[in-house]
Amino acid sequence: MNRAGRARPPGARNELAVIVDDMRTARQAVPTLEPATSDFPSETIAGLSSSPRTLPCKYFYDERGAALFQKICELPEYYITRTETAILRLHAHEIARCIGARSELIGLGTGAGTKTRILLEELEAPAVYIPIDISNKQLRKSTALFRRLFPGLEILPVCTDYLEPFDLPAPQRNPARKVVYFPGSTIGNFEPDEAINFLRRILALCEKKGALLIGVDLQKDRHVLERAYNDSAGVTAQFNLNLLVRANRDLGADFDLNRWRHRATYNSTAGRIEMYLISETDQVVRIGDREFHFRAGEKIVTEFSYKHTLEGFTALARAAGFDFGKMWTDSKRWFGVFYFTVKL
Ligand code: AVI
Repeated sequence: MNRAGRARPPGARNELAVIVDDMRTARQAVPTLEPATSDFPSETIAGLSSSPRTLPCKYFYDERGAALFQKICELPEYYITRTETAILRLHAHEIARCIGARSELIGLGTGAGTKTRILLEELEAPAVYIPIDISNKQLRKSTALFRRLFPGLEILPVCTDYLEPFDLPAPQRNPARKVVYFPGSTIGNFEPDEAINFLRRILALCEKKGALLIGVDLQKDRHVLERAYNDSAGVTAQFNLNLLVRANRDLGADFDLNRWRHRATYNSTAGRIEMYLISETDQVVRIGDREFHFRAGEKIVTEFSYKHTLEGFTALARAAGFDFGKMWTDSKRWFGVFYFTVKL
């Protein structure tokens, strides 16, 4: 029996028990806190009217966008997912020791749960696991899997947009401390002041004695970064252009995909990858009764992905009310898994 109460490996269970279990879990509703209605139309019009022109990166993740992102995570050039997972595999035991026994683990945007699973396998008698995700489908799937893997563990999934305020469900057992787990370096997609505000909200969630475990992409050679965001198979390009596909479908826009190209460059002064869609020609795009004129070479900013330093990210977290505990990293220092505690 491992620490999180996993009785035996899934392969050891009888097939029928697994099927019955799956059917039972599939029927269990995942509470939905109604993610805020989409502002895609107004944010698109406002973004394309501003200077520089922008489209918000949160709209990448429709069904096709989420599938493309999954593919990005497996690309040879996109080191982020692989490196973070390897760090966790290597250090999960020590991380679990820092977190301690009987914790409430709150997972923000944990997706399929590959990294959370590594952590839960090492945690000592966790009181409850609360995965929070905007995708109901993803949440149901990962909850079914985790209920099978950790039958002794209370799991309380919450389907909501974690960028908006939400309440946590009450567990049956009182935890010793609340620990928010925010993997994937998604914090890099926030502007630094937004990151501080978001970390303040996390601080309020985990209360006194709480802690934060967060994956953060670190600054490195620009060639490594630019390769990761301009992959040779063109998956990131499809992911970026999918914003235009979505605008055509959901807003009736008439973006001609053959007249736009993807580009990502590293801005070393700001410490961020900047992703653009660049107009190949002079052109007019219509959305409803609005017309947008683009010159050849004109850019739409679609995403910033900040790369931090140990000191820089610690300063951000400190400004939000956290004390630095530890950072685990890989041999090239490309990625950091940071552990912070709430300042007393
Ligand atoms: C989700 N986020 C951490 C990714 C990143 O690396 O900033 C999104 C992404 N954009 C292009 N490739 C991946």
